[in-house]
Amino acid sequence: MLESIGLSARYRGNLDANLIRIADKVYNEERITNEDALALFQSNNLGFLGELAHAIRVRKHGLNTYFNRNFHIEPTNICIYTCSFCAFARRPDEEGGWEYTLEQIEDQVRQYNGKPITEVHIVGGVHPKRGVDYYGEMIQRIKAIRPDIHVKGFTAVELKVMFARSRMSIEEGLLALKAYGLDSLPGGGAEIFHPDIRSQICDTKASSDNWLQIHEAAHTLGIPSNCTMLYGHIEQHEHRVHHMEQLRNLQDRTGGFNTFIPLKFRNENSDLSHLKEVNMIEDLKTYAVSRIYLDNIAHLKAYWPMIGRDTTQISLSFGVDDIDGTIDDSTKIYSMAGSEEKNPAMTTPELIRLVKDAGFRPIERDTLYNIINDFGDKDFTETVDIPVLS
Ligand code: V47
Ligand code: SF4
Repeated sequence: MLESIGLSARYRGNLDANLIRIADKVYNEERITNEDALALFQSNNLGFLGELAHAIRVRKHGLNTYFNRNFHIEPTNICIYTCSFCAFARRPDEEGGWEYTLEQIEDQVRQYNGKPITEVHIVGGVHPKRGVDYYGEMIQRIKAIRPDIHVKGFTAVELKVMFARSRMSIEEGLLALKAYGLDSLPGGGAEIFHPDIRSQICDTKASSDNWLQIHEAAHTLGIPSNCTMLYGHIEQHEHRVHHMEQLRNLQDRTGGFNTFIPLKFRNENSDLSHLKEVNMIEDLKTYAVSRIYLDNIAHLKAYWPMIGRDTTQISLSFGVDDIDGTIDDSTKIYSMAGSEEKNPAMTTPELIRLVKDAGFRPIERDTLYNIINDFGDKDFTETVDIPVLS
């Protein structure tokens, strides 16, 4: 049986019958169950997990590894919530808070004039006073400067409060933002959906149902989105599987998620700083199991500013096919929480080299995965004539 599924001989001796059965499912393109996912999480055979995840990745994307040219706007870190893992937020009037004016945000966008950026990612704290029209004007002003740019903005957590403040239903609020120019939603705010964990780490903000409803409504209105999972804190493997189950079910209904992004908990400067961070084995397992379980989400993203360049390269052999973008040192969320990258920015040639050195094919994409540049057959040194960020 193993011969027919093509599993490398070197792993056969280590596999129990249950793992062989799961491998059969993967190679026969059958969906795995929650119990299967748990068994994979509990296996310490990292090579085996990588081989299964890599087979799926190659089936879906070959060796293509996607990135884009993007920057972030974090309009404010003032937030009405106090999630226990968060190092970024400040209460109103607390030292270290910022609140950019619309003019300052326009200046941030103008810094990219003449640069071939395709996406701006807007995410921030949940401000006590700002509603749909304020953020709508922000989008309009960004697009007045860069009509070509894709605006991926606002987590479901921000949107819930924004819509309530503007006395709009989810559908009304999303349609209004779409009319202002919003193109897609990022995946943040999902954290861990299981109530036993959510109640301990972010009790008061948008519930799991709120998050799922907002993304489902967005998909129905033609607004695609990403989805995330914050792992490596107080949750167990069971909670990760439960979380991914909610996403897989929603995706079966709508098909609106582009990418799943596991976000590794970083432990500096928060109420959970006493927790030890999980190791790289756990990171790679999480990528592999999510690639195997989420059969209906096309892409799996490793967010390089958070896990660093080395783990990002290795993750490409554990199911990951997307590494986000150039970022240009425009986000503080992770550096404040102790991520590997204190000033995250990579030029396009650096991203290309990172992917090529890991043995994969670098592809510049737009937010919706349309191909902009295939660097696979171009020698790295030839790419320096392509305009870069810095
Ligand atoms: O929801 C906050 C996470 C998220 C910490 O859609 C932390 O392409 C680790 O969602 N350690 C916001 N993570 C960012 C986000 C995102 C990032 C990159 C790409 C995309 C996308 C979305 O950041 C929050 C939370 O889960 N976060 N604090 C921390 N200490
Ligand atoms: Fe606010 Fe988001 Fe931080 Fe929670 S994770 S405190 S909602 S900024």
